[in-house]
Amino acid sequence: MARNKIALIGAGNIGGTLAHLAALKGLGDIVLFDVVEGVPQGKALDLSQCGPVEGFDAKITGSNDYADIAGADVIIVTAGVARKPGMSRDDLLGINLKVMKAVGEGIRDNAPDAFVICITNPLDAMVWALREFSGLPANKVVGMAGVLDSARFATFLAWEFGVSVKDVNAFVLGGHGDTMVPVLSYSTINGIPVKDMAKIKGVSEARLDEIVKRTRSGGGEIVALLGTGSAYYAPATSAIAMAEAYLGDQKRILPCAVNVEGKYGLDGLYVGVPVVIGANGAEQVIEISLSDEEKSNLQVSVDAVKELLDACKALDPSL
Ligand code: TXD
Repeated sequence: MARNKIALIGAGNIGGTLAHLAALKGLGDIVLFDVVEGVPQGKALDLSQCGPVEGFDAKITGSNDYADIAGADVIIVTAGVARKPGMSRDDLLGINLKVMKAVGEGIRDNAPDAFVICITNPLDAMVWALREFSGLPANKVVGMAGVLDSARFATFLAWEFGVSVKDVNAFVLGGHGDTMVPVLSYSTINGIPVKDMAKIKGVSEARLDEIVKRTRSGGGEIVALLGTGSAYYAPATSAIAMAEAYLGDQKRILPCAVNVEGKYGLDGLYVGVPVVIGANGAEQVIEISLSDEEKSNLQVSVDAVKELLDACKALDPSL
């Protein structure tokens, strides 16, 4: 059987980590693509030389030519620029929107059957734009944010309760950003609702609120510590989990940014909701019931995403 082919568009911090993980996990042969000449080739060479030590024989190549992503089964997109001091949110949106146009067209022309996972920020707007520019079916284009945000939430809950992260199932809805909605009512410690566990462990509601806030600003906390750049290990791990769910037809229920298509009373946008990921990509959006407070928090998040989509449409009238 032919090996799977994984194309990584963007060979920066997350792209390089994705390639490393994909090779270690034996997901298939890997193409690292970037507009910068030398970087994807250099990283591919470095990563190839892990093979003899780790015992993997994935073919890892670097490229500046979209033709090399032809036939990719999975494409993970991290291409773009990060916000730098002095750059407004709109400046960033304008730059990354143009990047999504180039990437979307590259995918459309070279690998239209791939399952595409977008990571580039602002996530919910960029994955929507990537779908529009690529013309791929909506079930084949998803955004990674919820897996990461719920991993951050789970980490903080496990630390607070002094339990293994393996037993924490944390739930996050909505857009990727300050308005995301960590949902305590669906978060459990091995089936025990978080609020019950908090009582058992003597953790106050105020403390749980702090954990929710820390989750919401989880990315910013790391940016501030690093000084330059943003998180990349956990973002890469999270996207790989999504790729594995697709490649293995695992039917995992993962929080992903997907085209909601009428679910949650929403339409025409991408936002983070639980979705079944299997061989057909995003196979089914799972619509859970929410309390009034959760609903209004989700609405705030959705409004923030809509504002970004309007800004994208103003920047590129073809959208
Ligand atoms: O949860 C999430 N979705 C995220 C998102 C969590 C963390 C970081 N998140 C975002 O991912 C972040 O805000 C960025 O927008 C992306 C990628 O983050 P990374 O840390 O990998 O950024 P780098 O190291 O700057 O890498 C970006 C690469 C860099 O090598 C550029 O040369 C390349 O993108 N780039 C391009 N590649 C292909 N095509 C085009 N047009 C292009 N433009 C830049």
